[in-house]
Amino acid sequence: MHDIILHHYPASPFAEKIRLILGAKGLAWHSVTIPWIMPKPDLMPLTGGYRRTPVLQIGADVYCDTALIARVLDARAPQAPLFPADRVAARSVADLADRDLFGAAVAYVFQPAGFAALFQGMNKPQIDAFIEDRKTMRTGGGARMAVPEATGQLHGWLQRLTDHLADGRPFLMGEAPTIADFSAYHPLWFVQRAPALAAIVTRYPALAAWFARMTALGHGQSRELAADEALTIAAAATPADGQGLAWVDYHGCQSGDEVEIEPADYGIVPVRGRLVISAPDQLAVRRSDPRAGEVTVHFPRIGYQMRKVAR
Ligand SMILES: N[C@@H](CCC(=O)N[C@@H](CS)C(=O)NCC(=O)O)C(=O)O
Repeated sequence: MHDIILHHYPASPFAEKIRLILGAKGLAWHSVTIPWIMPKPDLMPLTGGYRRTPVLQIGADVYCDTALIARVLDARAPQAPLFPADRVAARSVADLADRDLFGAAVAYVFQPAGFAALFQGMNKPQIDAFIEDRKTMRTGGGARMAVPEATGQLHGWLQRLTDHLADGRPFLMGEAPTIADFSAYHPLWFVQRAPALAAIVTRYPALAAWFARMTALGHGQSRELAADEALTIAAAATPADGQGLAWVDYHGCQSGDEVEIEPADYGIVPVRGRLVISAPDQLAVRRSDPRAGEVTVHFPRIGYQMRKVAR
């Protein structure tokens, strides 16, 4: 079985969601640090254009989006399930938190007190480059909400999450953390990194205690890996072909058809390749790169769009 390789950077909230899942499951993993803005020259050979953070690599298989990465890790280490059969709502709560709570948290941090923490140690050209990068990334997506809206929505979320814990349960869905906890955690983690803004969370004591319980799960055991080595590992491995997965078709596509897949919300960069997986909740293309070799790039179906490339 190939090792787990996470391509990420320390300040990424979605990466923190995955680091914490790795911790909760006690997994060992390799850490490849990627740039937090484009260009990402050692990541593109693996993803074929997908630029968001994090990305999971297992051999020559590349998994985009934490919604899918969480499922892959859960299949690999099924104990302490992220998606317990008797807590089916966890997944939908998680999707909502990843989108709406995260959106409110980021917009809330994008105010002077938050910028001070976010941009600590950076010079003006670096800050300008970051702002320009994120503007480009949002092209074609919705505008970021204003701080008053973000503040009100964040309070709304903090109250809702507190309501989950009202009966004294330690985690949002019960006695053990599920995907809902990890998706609700990372936006609050992002807010807490700005000390001047962190008080918004501590005003909800039950939630602050939950946050501390989540933080204690840690990040598992990680070892740094050079980006080049990750590419060498991909080139030496054989990618998955989706055997055993159901094939469902809504696009008039057959196995091997040339397609493009891209996020539907932001960071909308198409990844082109031959369709090898078209399962109910997962898509994947096979592509070839001079440095990474033959790789399969996987996406969740929800949140992504696909089109057939006319020949
Ligand atoms: N739906 C995606 C969202 C990922 C995302 O928005 N990641 C942020 C960092 S937390 C990002 O990609 N920022 C731009 C970048 O890293 O280049 C997921 O769940 O993985």
